[in-house]
Amino acid sequence: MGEDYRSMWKGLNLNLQAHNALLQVLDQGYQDIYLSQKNRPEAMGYLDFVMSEVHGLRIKELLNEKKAGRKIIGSFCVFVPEEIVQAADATLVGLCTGADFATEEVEKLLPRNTCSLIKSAFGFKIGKVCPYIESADMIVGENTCDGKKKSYEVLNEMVPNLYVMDIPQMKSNEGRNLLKTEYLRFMKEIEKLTGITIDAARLRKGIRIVNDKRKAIHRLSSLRKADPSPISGLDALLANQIFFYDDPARFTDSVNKICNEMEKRIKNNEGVFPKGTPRILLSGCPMALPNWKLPWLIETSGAVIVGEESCVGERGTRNLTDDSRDTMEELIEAIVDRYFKVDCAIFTPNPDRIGHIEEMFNTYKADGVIHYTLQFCQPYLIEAMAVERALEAKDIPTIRIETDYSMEDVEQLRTRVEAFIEQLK
Ligand code: BJ8
Repeated sequence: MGEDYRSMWKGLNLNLQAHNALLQVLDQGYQDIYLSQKNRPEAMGYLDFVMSEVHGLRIKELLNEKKAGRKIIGSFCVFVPEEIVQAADATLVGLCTGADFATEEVEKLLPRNTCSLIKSAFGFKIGKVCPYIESADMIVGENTCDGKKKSYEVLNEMVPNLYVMDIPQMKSNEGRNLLKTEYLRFMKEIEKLTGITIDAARLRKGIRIVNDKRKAIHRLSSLRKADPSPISGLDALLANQIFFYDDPARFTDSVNKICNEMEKRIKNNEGVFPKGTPRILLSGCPMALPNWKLPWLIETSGAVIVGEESCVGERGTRNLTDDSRDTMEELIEAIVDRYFKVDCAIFTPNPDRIGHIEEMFNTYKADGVIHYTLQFCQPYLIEAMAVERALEAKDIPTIRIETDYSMEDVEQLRTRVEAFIEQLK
């Protein structure tokens, strides 16, 4: 990291020693996993830069935005509508949930058998090492899985600014009405926080900003259909992870530049791995920054990842919000329509998801599906079995991986992943 940000972190009340140790681990991990890759598009240098400054320059920018009167909203889930946040000239950021931290302390507050993602959020808060949560004017929790829902009761005692959004559990008319009611309530709260009244023009502007980010990611995803793939799955995942942190306009622009380079590579028949490398579709729980364990294992075991059926991936970005409508009511309806299509496993039943996995398998010309679940994540663990059965019925090779953020099972996982990839050759 170029600049000395210590006084900024101190101002955010971070634990400097612990934070320093975390950054060192992150930096080392990034070098080992990302910078050791061969044949990366040069334009990835931008995401390398964002990563190297993810707790530095980006936080400085957010704090400058705050000084200028913008509000920062922190979120743990893709159900928090960024369109509404942007419409009030506020900024939405993802909160740190992708690595273990202060686990012993966390397990004094939450049961040991809580998923790593939830424990991570608490670890970063308890350890005072997430500058995003400390910068946020509002932290949004959502009633999705039971683990998150109940842990927000605990988090509420640790932060002064938690707002909890109810999320339906069924794709019924009642469920859709609930989502709409909750988005309207959220909009009121955002208006109160920012002092800005959201009108149709503002909402349309918010929708367009977020759609542009999604379109850039769609373009990147679509270029991954090529064989050889012009980008590694690790790099594509990084773009999907940075989606939640970077300035939206800059992100859109940078991803489009990566896509320009990918197009040239495709024309020249250049790829990251040789043509014919087994192609994997990843499906399951979101991989929050810096959770790179499984993709790294896959891509260092002779395969390339060509798509992510995940909230940090296509489940989160696949649908655009219709910005062609005129009135507030119509635009709100468009936002609700868009988010109600998200096929998270917290919904019961959740039949669309299997169709999407099959569709992605075909679109990205994958050879096999690796279904990834975090340990103790009941919604995705239970769905994993139905996914496996459905794919096997279509002769799609599938393997189920259940893991956490620790590195203890790496060798065991590598053996299974290698055997699976071998079978695809
Ligand atoms: S819309 S997937 S981002 S809830 S891994 S905490 S489900 S026990 S993250 Fe998610 Fe929103 Fe759904 Fe997407 Fe619970 Fe499972 Fe843990 Fe999870």
